[in-house]
This record gives sequence, structure tokens and C-alpha cells, in this order.
Amino acid sequence: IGQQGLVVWFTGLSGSGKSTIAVEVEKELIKQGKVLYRLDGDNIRYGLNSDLGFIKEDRDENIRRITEVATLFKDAGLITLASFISPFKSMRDFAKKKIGEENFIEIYVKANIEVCVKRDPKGLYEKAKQGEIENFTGISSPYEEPEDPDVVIDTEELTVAESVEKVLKLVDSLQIT
Ligand code: GGZ
Repeated sequence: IGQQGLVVWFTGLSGSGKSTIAVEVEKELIKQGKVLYRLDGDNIRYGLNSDLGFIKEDRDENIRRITEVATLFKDAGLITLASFISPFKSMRDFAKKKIGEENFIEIYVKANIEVCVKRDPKGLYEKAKQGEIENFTGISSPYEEPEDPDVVIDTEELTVAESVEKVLKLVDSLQIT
């Protein structure tokens, strides 16, 4: 029996810690010999989705295309780690339905907007507040909190290691091999 395809979908504000956690989860799963691919803004928004911006229609199209890619990877038996703000419930639900509930884990990487603004690792919140970036999530564009995620990772409370552990536990419980 080969590896069963699985999509681990991280949603949360910019600066919540999605990518940091996904990168560490990736390292651990590679150690376990899993075949996987991590999708995030760096490899999607500069390539496949370089024609898209941040108005709602573009964000929806961003998530739609990512969902299609993740579906292909799932069909190939890969684990996909998808790390996107994915602020709209409708598109997260679309992803879950398209990929299939039994192959999909929704992880809410949770940190308050105030905390994310304070962290501001790339200075984007400051720019958004100054009006230099439009439609910025949490400032001038909405984030719809997940109502029933499979896991909530509160990055105000948990260390990166603890967060990774929480994700791995769930992934391990679902993987066949
Ligand atoms: C939100 C923006 C914006 C605007 C640029 N709003 O923290 P980052 O920098 O590295 O991650 C953010 C990333 C968000 O892209 P996603 O594809 O995840 O968004 S969505 O799921 O909503 O389609 C941020 C950067 O892009 N960025 N402008 N206006 N984030």
C-alpha cells in the first residue's frame, strides 16, 4: 500500500505563523520518509498565480487554483501542505469539498490581529496602515475565522515546536503508511 494523499490546509492572518509551522512540519514529515509538497505564496503567487492580486475575486481565484493543484497532488498520493491566508469561508469550504473531507485537514493558525500587527515581520501591516498596500487582510480586507477547524493552533500560547507536534499528531493518526 502506498502513501494516502492528504491535504493539510493552514489558514490564518499574515504573521500568524502559518509558514513557520508548515516549514517545520515539512521537515519532520520528510524525516519520516513521506512524499510531500508545500505550497505557499512564495511558490504560487510568483508563478502560477502571478496574474492575481488581493481583491476578493483574485483571492478566490488564487484559492481555486491552489485547490486544483492540491487535488492533483492528492490523487498522486502526496501530502500537500497549503499555507495561505484563505480568508473566506466559502473558498475554504470549496477546497474541503473538492479535495474530499477524508483527505483534508483544516488548521486554524490563530493569533489576534493586534498581535500580528505588533509582530509585523515584513513591515506589511505598517504599509497597510499608511495606505501603501490596499485590501490588506485584517486592516482593510476581512478575515473570516474558521468555525469548525480540525485543529486550532494558538501561536500566542504555543511554541513552534508545540504547534508542530499538534499538527503531526493529527497527520500521523490519518496516514495509512
Ligand atoms: C494580505 C498580502 C497582501 C494583502 C501582499 N493582503 O505575510 P506574507 O505577506 O508573507 O503573506 C501574505 C501573502 C498572502 O497571500 P495569500 O495567497 O496567502 O492570500 S489569500 O489566501 O488571501 O489569497 C503577505 C502578502 O501575501 N500580501 N499583499 N493585500 N496579504
